[in-house]
Amino acid sequence: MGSSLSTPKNDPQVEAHIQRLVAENPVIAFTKVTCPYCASTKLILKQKRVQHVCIDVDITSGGSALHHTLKQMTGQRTVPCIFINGQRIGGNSELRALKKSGELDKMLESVPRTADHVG
Ligand SMILES: N[C@@H](CCC(=O)N[C@@H](CS)C(=O)NCC(=O)O)C(=O)O
Repeated sequence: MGSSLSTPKNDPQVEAHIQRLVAENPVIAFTKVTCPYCASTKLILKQKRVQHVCIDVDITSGGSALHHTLKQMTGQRTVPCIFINGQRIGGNSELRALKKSGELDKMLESVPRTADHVG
């Protein structure tokens, strides 16, 4: 019989789903709508005008399993959890540091741009 403190095992299907999301989206962040760091990350990505996907795990259906599995897979306990070109860069602090050093622009060079609004 398992103890109540044991960590539930990852669902392999959820794990595969996360791997697919990261592989298919050059820029993807797992976020929460209530999180100010996530709001900052969303703003930076919007300002960079790169196509990106943000999955708000607190309002997405199945988001809590997604977040649980993501934490197990990455060891990162907080959101945002950001991936660029398949590589986990960390959270908002790391994103801001990359932006400040100019490294972020280099990482985003190959990422498709968002369409500019006309008018
Ligand atoms: N240094 C981190 C701070 C992120 C952080 O503290 N996020 C909070 C939400 S605002 C969090 O993930 N708390 C745990 C949770 O919501 O599960 C960053 O810059 O991304």
